[in-house]
Amino acid sequence: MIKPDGVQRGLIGKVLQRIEQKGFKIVAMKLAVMPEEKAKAHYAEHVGKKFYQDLVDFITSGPSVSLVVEGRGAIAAMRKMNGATNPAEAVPGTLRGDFGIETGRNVVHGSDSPASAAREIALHFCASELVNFKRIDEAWLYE
Ligand code: DAT
Ligand code: MG
Repeated sequence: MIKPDGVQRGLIGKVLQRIEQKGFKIVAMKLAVMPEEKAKAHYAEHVGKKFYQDLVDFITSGPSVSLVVEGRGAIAAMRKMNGATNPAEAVPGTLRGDFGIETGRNVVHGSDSPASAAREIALHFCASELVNFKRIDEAWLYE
């Protein structure tokens, strides 16, 4: 997900470019202001933490872009491409390292496991919004 700060700062294209140039396939994409209930469900694992309400307020504060990214090793690779949660610790070359300064404005979100990816995809998309197609360069990306 490209969070509201990334959208407001004009970073949608830069994030999408990194995903595309890596070779991963964007199979669903949606720009919307996340409703409060969806935000609470999205961040359910953080209920009770001191930053939880700020997180919900931030993620609902403007449009965000939700994506489903497909490819071998995509979950772990996207987390690496996003970088450490705190942009101050994220290494240069990562999205957060290159484009962020503080934890509460860290530009992007990435699912952290197959289970959370499945849960988050079901939360933000219906099955018919996921597109099944082949990238023409797949033979040059996979051995
Ligand atoms: P990540 O987004 O890297 O998966 P997370 O799941 O631990 O990190 O936290 C979700 C988001 O909550 C994170 O992107 C920014 C915010 N957050 C995490 N820890 C925080 C903290 N200590 N103070 C403020 N915001 C925090
Ligand atoms: Mg997380």
